[in-house]
Amino acid sequence: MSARLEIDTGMEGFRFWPGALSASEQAGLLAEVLAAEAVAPFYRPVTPGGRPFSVRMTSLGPLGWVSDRGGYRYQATHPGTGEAWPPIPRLLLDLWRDLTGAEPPPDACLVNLYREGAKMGLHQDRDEAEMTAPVLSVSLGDAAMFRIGAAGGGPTKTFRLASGDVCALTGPARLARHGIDRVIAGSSTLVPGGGRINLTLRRAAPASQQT
Ligand code: MD3
Ligand code: FE
Repeated sequence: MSARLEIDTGMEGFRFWPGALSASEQAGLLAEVLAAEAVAPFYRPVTPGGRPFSVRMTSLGPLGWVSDRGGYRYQATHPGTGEAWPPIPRLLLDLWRDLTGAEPPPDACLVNLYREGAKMGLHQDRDEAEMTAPVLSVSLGDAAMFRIGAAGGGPTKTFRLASGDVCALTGPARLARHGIDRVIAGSSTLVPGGGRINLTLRRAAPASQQT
């Protein structure tokens, strides 16, 4: 793994390592994600209210995040195929260990695909049983403008997330409001067909329930 220099975000619990993954690591990781697509195709979930997300999603690992008319939850199978999700790539498990040191290891990796025009509104991630566990995010492909603010509201800050950037959300930032305002189309040639892929590693099941 290439040098990983952490920058100061000025926000407690929001850790950021720009360019943490080398070009070859990014290409290798992308190849694994695209291979997994054969088993767990990207699909467009709908909100509990029935609105389709502009982001396409799939998951890797024992549990995957899904949203439908029934609500948000983690489940062991792809909602379209009924098959188990493919495994979390080794590189991501190593990255989680090296950067967060958190135990137990992640049991869920949500894969978000942003084609041109896709975005994600401000929200909080609160569907995980273990809210003390960090979330680790890896960006691939086109850069995006990421917005983050305190859980209780107030001002937000924006950060540009580019291919190979990694961030972690821990402690007070774990419940931060955050979203993707826009993807900068054409800023990377990594993803075939264009766009951005974000991988988020999480601990979804209780720590007592080892996977
Ligand atoms: C801040 N994904 O999947 S990753 C999501 O780029 C999500 O696809 C965005 O928000 C994306 O829920 C942002 C960075 C991120 C991930 C999890 C967080 C930021 C977070 C959890 C808490 C606070
Ligand atoms: Fe989120």
